[in-house]
Amino acid sequence: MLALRGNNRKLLTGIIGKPNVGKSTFFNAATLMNVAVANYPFTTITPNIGTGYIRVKCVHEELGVKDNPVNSACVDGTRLIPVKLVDVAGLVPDAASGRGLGNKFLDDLRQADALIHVIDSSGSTDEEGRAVPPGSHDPLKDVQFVKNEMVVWVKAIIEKDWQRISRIVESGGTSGTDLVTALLEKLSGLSISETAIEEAIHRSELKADKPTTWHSEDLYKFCKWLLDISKPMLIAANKCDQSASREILSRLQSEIGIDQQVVPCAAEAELMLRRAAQSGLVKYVPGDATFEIKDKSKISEPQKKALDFVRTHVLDVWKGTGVQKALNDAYLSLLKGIVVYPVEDETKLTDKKGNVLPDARIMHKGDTAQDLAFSVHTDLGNSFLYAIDARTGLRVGADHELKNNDVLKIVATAKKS
Ligand SMILES: Nc1nc2c(ncn2[C@@H]2O[C@H](COP(=O)(O)OP(=O)(O)OP(=O)(O)O)[C@@H](O)[C@H]2O)c(=O)[nH]1
Ligand SMILES: [Mg+2]
Repeated sequence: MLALRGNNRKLLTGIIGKPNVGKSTFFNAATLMNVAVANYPFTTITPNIGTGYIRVKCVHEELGVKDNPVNSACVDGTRLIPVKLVDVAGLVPDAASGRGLGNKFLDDLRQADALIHVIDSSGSTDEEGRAVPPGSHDPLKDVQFVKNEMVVWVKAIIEKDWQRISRIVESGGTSGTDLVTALLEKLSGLSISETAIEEAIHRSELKADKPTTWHSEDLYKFCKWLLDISKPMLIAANKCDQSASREILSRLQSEIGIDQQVVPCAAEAELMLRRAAQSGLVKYVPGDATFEIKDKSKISEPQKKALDFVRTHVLDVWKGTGVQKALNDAYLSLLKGIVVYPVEDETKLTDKKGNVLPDARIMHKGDTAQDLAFSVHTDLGNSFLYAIDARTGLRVGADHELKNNDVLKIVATAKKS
């Protein structure tokens, strides 16, 4: 995927939603950080950035080696690959016209490649995040308004300069700038590619050579497509431990439609399990549908009660807390990620220092061996000669399409000193 060529930054997922739905709890559970959480709106104002992990089955067992990961971790055959997350302030309807904290903080999401939209599936927070009786607010409304606010945000960025852009494009300008180039420049820093802009123009059935004829609704339609394409979103239906969630969730998916992925989530339960695992009280790997208490004598009565609640109200019902699933789905499904292991010695599967299967990288379906080289370093991409598939020992060329779990050595021209 050319968008990532020469760009070895880590992919970023933004956690968005109205206030008080559990965005920061989700963030804490995913990163084991400790940012402020409270049962009232606008607890978070400035963004929190942290590292979460994607969970995949490691290739070391299949390849019959013991690994020592460097950029990731391997726990009992499960590879945990770091990814970046940003937790932002809550969004309220009409934020674009200045309500709530306004939507200026959406700028904190500029670099996001995918979005996890956290909703309160128990319906116990109103549209501004104030506590209301469970089941009394319909979270479907939140799904709609958040999407709308995002579109309005991008539209406002383009609209600021639309008259000038559309006139220059249509008159051919001095340099003959086309619309895609002009928009790419306007949207630079938003992690939006040229192909995404082209596709959004095509999908919205608008004329790229006649932008002065685009009405406000046309621009809206274009921005909606642009966001769908370049910032794919899944819904983390949080607070699924609450009994009101079951009815709401079964209705939600059918009303939203199957194209929109919804993952039932219990961020608070995940946070509790991860912290209990970290302090050695339970054995739990994020994403598991069960946990094991290590030593019953070390667990206090309130702790036991809380863990019992998680087992009966979350794990037994939903087969997991959903936090890990949401993260995995964001990277592996929404962003079409695949995992590739670059090595420097294809027979020993090591790096220069002898670490076995040191790196696991998230690439995109459709990426090539040369894209992998670029993701390691721009110089390696530019001096790419060929790669060697460690499984077969065969050479593959620059355009070889990567497969999930490929282990590849990249061969490049020698560096000039
Ligand atoms: N029942 C239940 N409550 C949760 C869950 N996750 C979070 N909460 C509660 O929801 C409230 C809000 O949590 P936060 O994580 O601060 O929510 P937020 O979306 O970051 O809120 P703002 O920063 O104000 O936008 C807190 O009281 C949390 O304890 C969950 O999985 N289940
Ligand atoms: Mg918060």
